[in-house]
Amino acid sequence: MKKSFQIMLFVSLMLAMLFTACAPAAPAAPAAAAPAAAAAKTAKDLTLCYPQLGAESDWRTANTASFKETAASLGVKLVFSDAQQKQENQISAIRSCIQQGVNVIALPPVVEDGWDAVLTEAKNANIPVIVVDRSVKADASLYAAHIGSNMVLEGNRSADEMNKLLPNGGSIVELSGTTGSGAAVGRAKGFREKLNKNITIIDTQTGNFTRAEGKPVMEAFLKKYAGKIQGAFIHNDDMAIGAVEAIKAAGLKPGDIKIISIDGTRGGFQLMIDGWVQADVECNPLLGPQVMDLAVKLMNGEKITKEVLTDESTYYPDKAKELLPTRKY
Ligand code: GYE
Repeated sequence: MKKSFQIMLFVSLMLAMLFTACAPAAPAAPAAAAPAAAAAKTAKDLTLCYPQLGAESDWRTANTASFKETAASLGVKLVFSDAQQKQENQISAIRSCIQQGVNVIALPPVVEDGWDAVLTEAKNANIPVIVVDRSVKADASLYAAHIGSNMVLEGNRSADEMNKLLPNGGSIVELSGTTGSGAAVGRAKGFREKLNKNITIIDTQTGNFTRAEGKPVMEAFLKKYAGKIQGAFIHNDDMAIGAVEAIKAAGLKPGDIKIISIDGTRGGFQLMIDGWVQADVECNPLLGPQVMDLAVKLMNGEKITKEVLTDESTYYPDKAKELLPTRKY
């Protein structure tokens, strides 16, 4: 009796299970207007403001191209402007972007100081700012993130190379980038941190990161310190191209003055192939994809990394010829 009861129970249980599995799904209860989760925003929803600082160098041209090409391929609406190396132009471009109600502003600041007011205006308008390439000296609460190179490290690397080239010490000159720019300040600082004590920087002048200004600065150095310059630390390849024109015109040969440059542009690679530059410290301008990825994350309120430093290395003449065709800028 007990046993047959158990069997019946088992059979009816099995039948019940079978029935539930085969039964057509009950019609869904009329949706009780549950709040639909907001669809994640994509690059196509992004209007990005990029108040570019200028067109002073091949690095900058490549940086602009990276933003324009990435925006076109992702469907990002890019509000682009060129400030011609003037901070006031960048500030008014940012103000106009705030008025237009862009989603995110990516700012490559020409100089480090003087951004507090406009960054506060963006913050009050709830528009996040990504500082790109060079740094700003502003309270970290005024911008969402910084993506760019470690300029101090680039200066450190440049000094390591100069130390190797002048093991017995010597006198060198420095052609510095735009005065007050994060790139020039960081590179100068990093270079001095690592430079051997037997190497003396006898003069430093800005060439504003351009070929046109790099040349007369070097001409003046060559006149003033004729026969006394063993090396030159030049903050970018464009100024190095200008400086080499001056060195050639003064009748010097490749290698007479050891040159360390920064960027790793095609022009810099050509200078290495021709023997004028002994090491080119990489600085990567192709920041468009990373910045736009981060901007979309910001639109979606995702957690992001505040400081993103680009991974870079140093290039030498021995591989320059082989690598030149692969260079993208
Ligand atoms: O090295 C130079 C450009 O800010 C890293 O600016 C950038 C620098 C780059 O004009 O060529």
